[in-house]
Amino acid sequence: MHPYTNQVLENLKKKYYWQKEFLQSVEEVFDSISLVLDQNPVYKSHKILERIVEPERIITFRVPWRDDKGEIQINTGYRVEFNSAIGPYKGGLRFHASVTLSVLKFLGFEQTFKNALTGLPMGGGKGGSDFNPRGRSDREIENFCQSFMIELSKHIGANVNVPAGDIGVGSREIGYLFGQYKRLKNVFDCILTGKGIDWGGINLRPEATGYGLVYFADEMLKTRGESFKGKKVAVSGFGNVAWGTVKKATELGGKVITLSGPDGYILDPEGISGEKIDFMLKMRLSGNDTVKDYADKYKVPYHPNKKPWEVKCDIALPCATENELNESDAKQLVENGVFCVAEGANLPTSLDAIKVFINNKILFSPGKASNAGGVATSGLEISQNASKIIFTHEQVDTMLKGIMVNIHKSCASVAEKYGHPGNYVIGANIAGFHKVANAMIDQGLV
Ligand code: NDP
Ligand code: 2IT
Repeated sequence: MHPYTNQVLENLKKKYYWQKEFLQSVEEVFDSISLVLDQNPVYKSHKILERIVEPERIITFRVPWRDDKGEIQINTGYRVEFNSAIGPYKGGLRFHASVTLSVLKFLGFEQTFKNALTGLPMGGGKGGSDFNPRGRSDREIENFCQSFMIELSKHIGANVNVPAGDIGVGSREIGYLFGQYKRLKNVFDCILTGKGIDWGGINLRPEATGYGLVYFADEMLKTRGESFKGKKVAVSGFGNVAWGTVKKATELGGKVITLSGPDGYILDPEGISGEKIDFMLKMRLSGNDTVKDYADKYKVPYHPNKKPWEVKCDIALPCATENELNESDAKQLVENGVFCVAEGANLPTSLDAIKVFINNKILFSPGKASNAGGVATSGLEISQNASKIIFTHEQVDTMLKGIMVNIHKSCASVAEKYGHPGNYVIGANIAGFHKVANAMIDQGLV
């Protein structure tokens, strides 16, 4: 590592020693950008690294709500406004028991560079709560969302801060949040993306992250004369991103053979296609945190407490959550002949595991590049709402594909320029960093 990145990272580790996930995401970016610091001394003289790792603002608040038994429950709500150098804060809301400030700072930091890569004018932000939606009734979810929005509404706005979904926040939650905002403020503004198709939402947003991931992976495969056709694909997770990924990978001729939950994974040797893909939506909405229902319904093997990375596959697409693929999983995948790994989730691959893939010349893409299709389509939703023109399904698909092809192109060309052809981690980090850092310098000491 460069002495400047080293010094900033060491100080950060001292200051925020308990923020494990956040420090991991900074280290991942700093590893790559060490390569550009000597040619650009202006970054050091402007103290860009010290500034870029510190969120512009963090809002935390109390979320009191009543459960179905009439009992009062209290959760913590957050919105991390990480960086507004290239546009209003943009990024999802996560409702999950594992949410901490460290997790949201890592997600906001990642989002800043991801959004820059899309080429759209969006800054980086993330938010959410340690509220656990599992096992909660529809009314409890509504109560929670309404209380959460009473405070969040003071901080968001169409040109200020525009949240969307993430783990535990899908179209139902966005509906309750949007309705409450409208009631509080009496405006119908684009203050959230991922809205319902009949009330300002954009075609294809539910599919966008997964479709974008597969479009990106397809571009990677093309660099080696390959495609999805006839390939065995291992997918993890069973939520929104996994669903879109399975749909598009299957459409392009791949055979998706796994899905997973926190409880284990299922192996479907025939491939997950047709009505089985629709069943994923039912499982996600059922509120259960298991994929066993799939195994029971389609009579396929269920492997409790195991991860899908032990199966033999050509392409692996982690779509569940952070650090779900570690060094030994990576070694096993490589041993089993995997040749492409593209991240659908945010930071699903540990730093050690990334090294295994890079050292073995596996095509590997970081989430900030390959899962950017979701937020890019959110950006298109903002444009759609501002222009009051509705984009068709085909128009959105064409724009999404164009954006993913462009991200791939810029990652590949930057990696090549800095002497690491084919290294998408270096390409994505440097391309995203340059854009944000240069915009910060243009805007003076803020
Ligand atoms: P969802 O809530 O729709 O799905 C996530 C699913 O993964 C949940 O069902 C969750 O179950 C399950 N899960 C949690 N931990 C594990 C685990 N260790 N192994 C397997 N499954 C697990 O969320 P999304 O699909 O929206 O998000 C998935 C990932 O993609 C996250 O990293 C998110 O940040 C990222 N992402 C999402 C985008 C979007 O537009 N939605 C855009 C870009 C990235 P449970 O809740 O029971 O833990
Ligand atoms: O991680 C992500 O990029 C998202 N959860 C989507 C964010 C958004 O604003 O659409």
